[in-house]
Amino acid sequence: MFNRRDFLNKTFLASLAAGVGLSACESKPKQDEANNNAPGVISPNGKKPEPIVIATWKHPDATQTALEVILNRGSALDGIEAGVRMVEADPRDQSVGYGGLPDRDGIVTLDACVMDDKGNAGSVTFLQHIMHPVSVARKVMEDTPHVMLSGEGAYRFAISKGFKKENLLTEAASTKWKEWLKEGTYKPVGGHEQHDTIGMLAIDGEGNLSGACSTSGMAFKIHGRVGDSPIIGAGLYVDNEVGAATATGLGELVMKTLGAFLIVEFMRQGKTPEAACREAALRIAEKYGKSNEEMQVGYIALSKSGEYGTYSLHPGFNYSVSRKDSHEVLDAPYLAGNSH
Ligand code: SD4
Repeated sequence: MFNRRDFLNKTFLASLAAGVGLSACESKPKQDEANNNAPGVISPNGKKPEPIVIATWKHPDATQTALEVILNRGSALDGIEAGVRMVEADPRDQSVGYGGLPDRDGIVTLDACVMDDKGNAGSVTFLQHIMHPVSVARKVMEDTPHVMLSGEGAYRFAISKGFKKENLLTEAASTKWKEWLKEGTYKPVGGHEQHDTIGMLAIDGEGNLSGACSTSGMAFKIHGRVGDSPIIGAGLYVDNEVGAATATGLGELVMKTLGAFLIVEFMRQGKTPEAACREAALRIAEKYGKSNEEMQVGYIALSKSGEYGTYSLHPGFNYSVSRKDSHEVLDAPYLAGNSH
C-alpha cells in the first residue's frame, strides 16, 4: 500500500514525482483480438476507448485495483467501488473512511456518492460508524427510489443492508483531534494540508463511464457539516454521452459553483477535460478567489473518448492514472501564480 502520509505535511515543492512507475498489474487478461467486446479492445469504428481509471491524489493502489476489476470484465462502477473501498479501509488516509479525522466534537462523519453510466446516482451524507460509505451509496442508488440518505437514516439503511457498525476513530486521528482541541479555533483547512479525499472516474471495456467520491470531509468541521463530495453535480458528475468529473479540496467552493456538473457541461460544449477543469477552477477564482486566497480545489475529468485532464487552484494537487500498462501519479496544472 502506498504511503500517503508523506503528503499531508509536504510543502508544494516536495517531490511529487510525475509517474511513480509502479509495475503493471500481473493479472490482466490477454487481449482477445478477435473479440471486440473484450476489455481494452478498441472497436473497429474507433469509438470504444481502452479502460482507464483516474483518481484524485496519490492513490495508485486504488486505481490499479479498480482497473484490475475492469480488465476482468467488471463494470466501471464495480472497479471504482473496489478501488474506493481500499482507501476507505486504510487507516493511514485521514480524509476518508476508517482513520478519517473527526469533526470538532470528535465524531467521524462520512460523505460519499456514486453515479453510473445510465445516469443513476446514490449518495450518503453525515454517515457515522460505517466503514464503506461508497457501498452504502451504491445500495441507495440500486435498492431505493431515492438519491440521497443522510445521518441516522443513512446509518439505519446501511445496517438493514448488512453493513457492520464500527468505530472509525483511530488512535492517530483521536490524537490529532486532541491536539487541535488545545486551541480549538475552527478555521477550515483549505486542502493544502488536509486532503486525500478520493474521487475516482473510470471507463470500462464496454466504453461506459462511472464515478464515485468518498471523504470524511474537512477536519474538525462543525458537527453536521456536509461537503461537496456526496452532492451530485458538485463533487461528482457523470454523463455517459459526454464525460465525468470529480472534485477535491474546500467543498464549500465546489458546491457554490457546482464544479463537477460545470466541467461536464464545458466538455459537452467541446472543451477538452483539462480546459473544462481549468474553466471551473477559474470560476472559483473569479467569484470567490479574493476571500479564499489560501483555499485549494482540485478537479479531474475524463471524457467519453478516454481523454483525461485536471486543474487546481494552487500547486500541490496530484492525481493517479491507471491504464493497461501503466500506473502513474502526476502533478496537476494550476492557476495560482499563472496569468489567467
Ligand atoms: C469536503 N471536498 O468535504 C471535501 C474535502 C476534501 O480532500 O476533498 N479533502 O469539502
